[in-house]
Amino acid sequence: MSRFLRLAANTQGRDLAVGDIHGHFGRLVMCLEQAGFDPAVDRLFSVGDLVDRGPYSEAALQWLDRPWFHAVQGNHEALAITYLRGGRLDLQMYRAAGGGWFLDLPRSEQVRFVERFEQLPIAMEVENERGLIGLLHADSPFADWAVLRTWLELDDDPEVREVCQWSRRRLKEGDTQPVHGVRALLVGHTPVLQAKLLGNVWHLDTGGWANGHFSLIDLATLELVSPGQGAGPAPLPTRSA
Ligand SMILES: [Mn+2]
Repeated sequence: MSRFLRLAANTQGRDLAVGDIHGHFGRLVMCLEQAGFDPAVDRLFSVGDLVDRGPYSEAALQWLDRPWFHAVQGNHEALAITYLRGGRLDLQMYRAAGGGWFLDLPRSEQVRFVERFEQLPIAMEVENERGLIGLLHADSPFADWAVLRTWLELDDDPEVREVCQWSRRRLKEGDTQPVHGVRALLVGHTPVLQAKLLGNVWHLDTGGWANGHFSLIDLATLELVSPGQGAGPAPLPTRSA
């Protein structure tokens, strides 16, 4: 198990990232189709929270098996791990946050999900010819990416993990201090109406799992490529007559 993952550049196709999915893999597929995503050459990066709230949380394991799909561990994956491995957990809060599908699984199934979630890195970096891109779920506890990388590689500090997976400080304070050592840091966790850039930190959870839309960002251009922005869930493609 590695808490920090490094990935080499994609020399063949595009690298895209998406915010929290929360069990809405059906909507995600529509969004990818509209963006012309090609799984033969393109890759998709998730900032975590694959599960809870939406109808297809159980598809998370199939997605994580796909060679072109890479995810960090969000706080919702962490909740499942905490539930199974033992730890402080408010069960009512967990169920209210969409964890019912997991709580109601047979124990053997819960183990299958948790063993996979435990393998997910807390943070990852992806090489790109235009500069290194970092990804984690909530926020970086350090203003220097190299410090976080070293920390995660050497130590498993619960306080560092906590900020990476749960912090909403940057958005709350509107903190525009950049994270040095990466061209951009991509995060989710706190829903925003439109993808929001603070310093070099992109907040990508635009509520595609609720009444918003999925925001896909291109890791090379740092441009949003998702269709239907601001228009609610992307409409189904219509056949021309
Ligand atoms: Mn979250």
